[in-house]
Amino acid sequence: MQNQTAETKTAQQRWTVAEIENLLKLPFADLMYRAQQVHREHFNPNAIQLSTLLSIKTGGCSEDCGYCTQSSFHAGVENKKMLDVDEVVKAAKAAKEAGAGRFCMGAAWREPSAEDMTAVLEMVKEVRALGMETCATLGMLNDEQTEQLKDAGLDYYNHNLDTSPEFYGNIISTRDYQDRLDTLERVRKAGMNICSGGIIGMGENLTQRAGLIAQLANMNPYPESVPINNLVKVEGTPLADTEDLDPLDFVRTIAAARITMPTAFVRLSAGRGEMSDAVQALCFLGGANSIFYGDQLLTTGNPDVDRDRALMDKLGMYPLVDSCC
Ligand code: SAM
Ligand code: DTB
Ligand code: SF4
Repeated sequence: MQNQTAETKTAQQRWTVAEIENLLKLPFADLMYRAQQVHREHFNPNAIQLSTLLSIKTGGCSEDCGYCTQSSFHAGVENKKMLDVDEVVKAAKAAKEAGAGRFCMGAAWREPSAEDMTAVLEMVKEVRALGMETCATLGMLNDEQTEQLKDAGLDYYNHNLDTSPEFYGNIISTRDYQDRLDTLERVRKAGMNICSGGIIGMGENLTQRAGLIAQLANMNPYPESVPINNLVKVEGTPLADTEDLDPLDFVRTIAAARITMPTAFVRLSAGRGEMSDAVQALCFLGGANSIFYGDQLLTTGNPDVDRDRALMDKLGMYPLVDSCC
């Protein structure tokens, strides 16, 4: 770990915010070297986990997340009804054929209703029966819902912390940081894998960026999957005019996630559409070993499959073959 700092570490804390801030400030080559060392201790650095996303319920969300196109608080995408189970299974089959190992179903909800859950549980069962890993991101969950999802065969639940507790109030007012931690605790208790990360480039400072990584890294155990999103700026959202993030600062954040969460899959998530191949390659060197794969994220674009296949070929990388289901 890094040098001693004035910040006191509690028994549960593996990393202080100051230690992570020191990582982010390392000379670039030193940071990348450390990230590569940790990465190679735990993973084949040339294998990449591929997850395909599908928005099963788009728009009309009652939350006010400042980055999101789906909030009914600001202009964005229209409110659509939930997809049918058959449409979801068809998309999952296509994702599997294209080479994805995991299928992630996303819904623009604060939390799912009992009626929503009936349909989602069916989707999870059917996607899992295809031999894919399953993931869902549906908002906050109660104990009954986490149990139901576990029983239906859900492998991962995605629920992001998004940013540090200190910066959170600048971005979202309709639910608390603690609500997010509580949902993650329930997911863990039900025995599912946690997928949790955040967004970089929302105007947070270095300490706040380190604060997000510290929250994730100090979870006990830390998430199995850590999506690091680069803010996708969309017209009509409150964060549309946020200053551009230096791509190397994004790479540094990926490396800090890798060093502090050595066995997690660190996902280079939203924002790849705006990134050059060179920046993406640096993210992989920094320890990213997972991407969203498919032409669409939820409401915004992603590099198309041909571009990603060409990138993987160019870098000598190949899809991780997992032994799921
Ligand atoms: N409604 C659910 C929730 O908020 O948990 C699930 C879907 S929500 C869209 C999932 C995550 O996508 C958010 O927590 C956020 O981290 C990420 N996200 C949404 N819009 C984004 C954007 N414009 N840029 C980067 N990440 C974004
Ligand atoms: C995550 O961390 N990123 C994904 C997934 N989990 C659900 C979502 C990215 C959304 C980007 C903006 C959009 O397409 O609406
Ligand atoms: Fe709703 Fe999720 Fe978007 Fe927030 S991030 S507005 S909860 S869909």
